Amino acid sequence: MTIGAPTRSALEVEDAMLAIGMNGEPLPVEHGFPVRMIIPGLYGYVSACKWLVGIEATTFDAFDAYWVQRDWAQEGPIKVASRIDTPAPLRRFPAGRLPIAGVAWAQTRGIGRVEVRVDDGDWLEADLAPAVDADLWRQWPLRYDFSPGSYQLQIGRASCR
Ligand SMILES: Nc1nc2c(c(=O)[nH]1)N[C@H]1C(S)=C(S)[C@@H](COP(=O)(O)O)O[C@H]1N2
Ligand SMILES: [Mo]
Repeated sequence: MTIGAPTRSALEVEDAMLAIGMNGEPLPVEHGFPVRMIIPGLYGYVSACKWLVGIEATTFDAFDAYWVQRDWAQEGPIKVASRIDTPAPLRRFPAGRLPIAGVAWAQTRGIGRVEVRVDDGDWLEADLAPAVDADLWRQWPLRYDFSPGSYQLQIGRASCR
């Protein structure tokens, strides 16, 4: 495996690190023991090399890393992402007030707002759970009064801070 990240991101991104532990313990083998890279804001295939054995300074012109050789982008900044986890698709539930809920993510920037809509209704702003920090998934719930029927739920409007 080779993984290539911009030198700039490794030096300038807050919390970019070579990690040797997690939660006060040595890094678990499946997460990269003895040492791995972490650069918040970039997807794993361009930033998070596990079981690290070496670091080489080069350029994107001179070297294509493993997934770039397989036509993935050279640089992969994390996009704003959000999803509905509950209710699950095709699930039946009693009519009434029910939480629609899920998670949203915008590493290094943090989530500023999540909007959801039911069928063709207005976009409704969800509540946001406390942010642990800007790099972690943020939970969001939205309580909605469902009358009997079937519904299409849509999330499409998460934005970062
Ligand atoms: N050596 C090595 N490092 C790797 C990978 C890999 O296949 N081999 N996968 C990368 C990808 S795509 C991701 S998303 C993260 C996943 O890290 P995790 O298993 O700790 O969640 O590891 C990255 N580092
Ligand atoms: Mo990944």
